[in-house]
Amino acid sequence: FLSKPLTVGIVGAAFSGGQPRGGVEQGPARLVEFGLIDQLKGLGWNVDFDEKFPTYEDFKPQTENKHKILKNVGHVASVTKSVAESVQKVVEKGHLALTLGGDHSLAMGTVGGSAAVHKDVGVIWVDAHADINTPLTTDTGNLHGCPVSFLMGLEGTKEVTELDWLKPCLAANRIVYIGLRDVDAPEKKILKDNKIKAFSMHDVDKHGIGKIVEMALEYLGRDKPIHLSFDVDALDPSVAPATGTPVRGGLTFREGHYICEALYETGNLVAVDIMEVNPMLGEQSYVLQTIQIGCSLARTAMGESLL
Ligand code: 4U7
Ligand code: MN
Ligand code: MN
Ligand code: MN
Repeated sequence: FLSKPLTVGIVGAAFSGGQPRGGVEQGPARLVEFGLIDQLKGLGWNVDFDEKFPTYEDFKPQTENKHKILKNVGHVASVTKSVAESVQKVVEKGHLALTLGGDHSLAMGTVGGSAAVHKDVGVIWVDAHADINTPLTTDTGNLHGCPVSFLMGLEGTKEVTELDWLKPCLAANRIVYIGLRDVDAPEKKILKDNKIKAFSMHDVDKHGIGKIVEMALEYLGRDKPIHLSFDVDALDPSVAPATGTPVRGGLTFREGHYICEALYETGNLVAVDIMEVNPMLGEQSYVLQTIQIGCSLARTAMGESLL
């Protein structure tokens, strides 16, 4: 699905409005500062990157009563719309779209953008959380816990008119989860009712990560374009501590990287998201460790190999 010579378009998504903790908007700048661009060039990629990526610095947390619990709807809507346009432009050219987050509400934009080009895209959502709360089920009102329901157009999403730009673009059978371990009760019901393929940490323990990725690819189709949306909180907090919603019992360093290696090997990746790196959380050494992992996951999904 990618044209030669291989080119990656980097979408810096410096945005934190889908959740309450400041700092996650600094993820993209810190990943770049750590040398990601040169690392990708070193792997042989042409890199399209505008240093002056939008920072959404005019962001002010807003209390909008219109949707009761949902927070910052207007801002999330405008940012995700612009991210969708950026990702779509990259994918249309036959380039790989690498989005650096930013919080995971941005996936409305990233998957919205890739699905606009590839109707049959299969999403591999690596996360501790299912991010499939709807406006009717969310307890926190944080939109980083809701992107999948908006991508699918589940009950209650159509009423959020600010997000009208996003038409349902993801069928329930075009997504596979890996790494789940903190899923809200209503989300469990949604996963069941819609028969969504989800591999929890229990499944990873039981089958091993090799088999899990194989089953995921078999399910989505080996000849289909793939969008990898990687929330670093899928990794165990001992591996990636600097993130807003850590949950113990996560993927090991190797399991996380294995997923990226195996998806690279398919040759079918069209988009990769590295999300929820928050350089403001925790001690400096933990922050650095998390930024390093963000970079190495991206490199690995783009062909860095051990041998
Ligand atoms: B992330 C949560 F209630 N489910 O909806 C919610 F537990 O992008 C967490 O995966 C969502 O980090 C986490 O707020 C969103 C909560
Ligand atoms: Mn997430
Ligand atoms: Mn998460
Ligand atoms: Mn999170």
